[in-house]
Parts: sequence; C-alpha cells; structure tokens
Amino acid sequence: RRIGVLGMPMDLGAGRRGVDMGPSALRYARLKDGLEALGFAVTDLGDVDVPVAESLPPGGGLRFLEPIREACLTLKERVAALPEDTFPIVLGGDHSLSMGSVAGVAARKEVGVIWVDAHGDFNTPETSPSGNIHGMPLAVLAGLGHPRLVEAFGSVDPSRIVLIGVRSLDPGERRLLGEAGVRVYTMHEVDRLGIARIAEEALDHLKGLPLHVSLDADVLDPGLAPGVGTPVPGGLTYREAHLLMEILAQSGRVHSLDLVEVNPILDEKNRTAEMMVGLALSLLGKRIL
Ligand code: DIR
Ligand code: MN
Ligand code: MN
Ligand code: MN
Repeated sequence: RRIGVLGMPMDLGAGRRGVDMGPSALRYARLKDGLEALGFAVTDLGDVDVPVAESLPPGGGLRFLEPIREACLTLKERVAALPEDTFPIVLGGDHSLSMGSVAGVAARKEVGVIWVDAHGDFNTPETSPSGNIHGMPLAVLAGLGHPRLVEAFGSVDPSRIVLIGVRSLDPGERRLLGEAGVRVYTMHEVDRLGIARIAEEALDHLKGLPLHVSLDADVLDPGLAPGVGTPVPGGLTYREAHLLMEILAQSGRVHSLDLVEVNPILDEKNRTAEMMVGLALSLLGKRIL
C-alpha cells in the first residue's frame, strides 16, 4: 500500500494565473498526513520542473504548446517509472498535466479513465474558443488534436473514457465527444439518475480495467470550491462528490489519481484544496464506520 505524490506546478495551459500554486495548497491541506492515517506508506517525490510563463517567449500558434509538451513528457516518464505497487497521485496545476499522467499510467498497463469535470476538455486547436490547452487534454489522450501532443500522449481508446459532472461544452467538443463515443454523464444525468447509479454504470462500462481518476476541482459546486479558474454553477454537492469517490474506492480498481485546477489565488482560505484532499481520502478508502 504505497503512494507516490508528484507535484506539477503548471499554469501554462490555463487562461488565469495561479493554478501553479495548487500543489503547495494541496500539501498544505495535509494530504500526506491524511493518507498516512489510512495506513499508506507515502513518498512525496517533489515537483516536476515546469517553466514559469514569464520566462518563456510569447510565441505564435497554440499558447505554450512546446513547454507544456515538454513538462508533460517528463511527468509521463516519472509516472511510468514508478514501481507497479505504487499508486501515483499527481497534484496540479492545470488539467493539461493529465496528458502526462494518464499516458504514464497507460504505458504501465491498459487503463480506463474516469474524468470528473464541469468541462469536457475535448477541444482541439480547431474547436477551441480559448486556445487554452487545459481545454484539450482528454481529446489528446483519445487521439484527437495537435499532432505534437497526440503523438506524445495519445494512449486511451475513447470507449474506455467516462466523463462525469459535465455542464459546460463548447459546440465543437460536444460534436467530437459524440463522434468519438465517450460515455458522458452531465449534471442532467446526475440529477435524474443519482451519482450512485452513475458510479456503478461507469464501473460496469469500464469492466475489467484498472482505473485512473482525473479530478478537476471545478466539477464541484463553486460554493464549495471557489478556488478554480473556470467556475460553472450547478456542480456536484459535497455528498455527491464523496459518494462517487467512496463507490469507486469500494471497487478496488482505482490505481492512480490526478487532483487538478486548484487555484489558491482565487480561493477563500484554502477551502478548495481541503475539499480535494478530503475527496482523495474517500477515493483511497476512508470510511465512516
Ligand atoms: C473551455 C474551458 N472549454 C476551453 N475549459 C476548461 O477553454 O476549452 N476546462 N476550463 O477545465
Ligand atoms: Mn478539466
Ligand atoms: Mn474543468
Ligand atoms: Mn491492484
């Protein structure tokens, strides 16, 4: 029962600054202590080197494509090199880092991906209204998008991806998600079916696969998690989010986790990081009884 924690202090993929401080905020919220209290042997492997925006040339084309690619390649190698018995938790940082973390775990074994997010993160350079790469990582993982990214990180069949909590899709990514055959549970389905049924359906859809969970803080209702760059009203409640994590934990199939998009500059105290740490503990088996 080993856990390796890796920080990825990157804000190059986001439209607003400050999400590079997310790893510090999550550590400050006592992630390591909480995991140790559950009985895990936790090693903090420190941060991956990520250049700060001010040190980079403005450059044309997709914003910060090459430095993001480079940092994500490093993350991919670090994750892929972890011993088989070590559960990686990657602390973000903007969500573009998940290109590296997921490609890293997918290099070790075939995985199913549960992407818990207010957004689809399924834009390509052609469909993106913002040009921000954190709106594209799931498409890249599924093989769609800029060839420099797809060739480095394309690693998951779209039929092995489940999106949960979605309530904001750009028109182009909405079409692409449908065409690719990604299973999408929007907040409409959360309301109609309940999060427990969705969790069970997701586990069934990804039957037989070890799972990677990528948790974007903006899936939570902004009232609970104000420290995010792109808040969208009507998110998961405290109880829905914990129940989702608990049901996934009970499956015993989750093998890796990203905690992303925590922006302490936009937060009230450190509430968002504290929420995310609580959810990580539920995902790793914390129970009331
Ligand atoms: C928007 C926002 N769809 C974009 N995406 C975000 O910029 O592509 N993803 N915030 O988490
Ligand atoms: Mn995201
Ligand atoms: Mn999001
Ligand atoms: Mn196992």
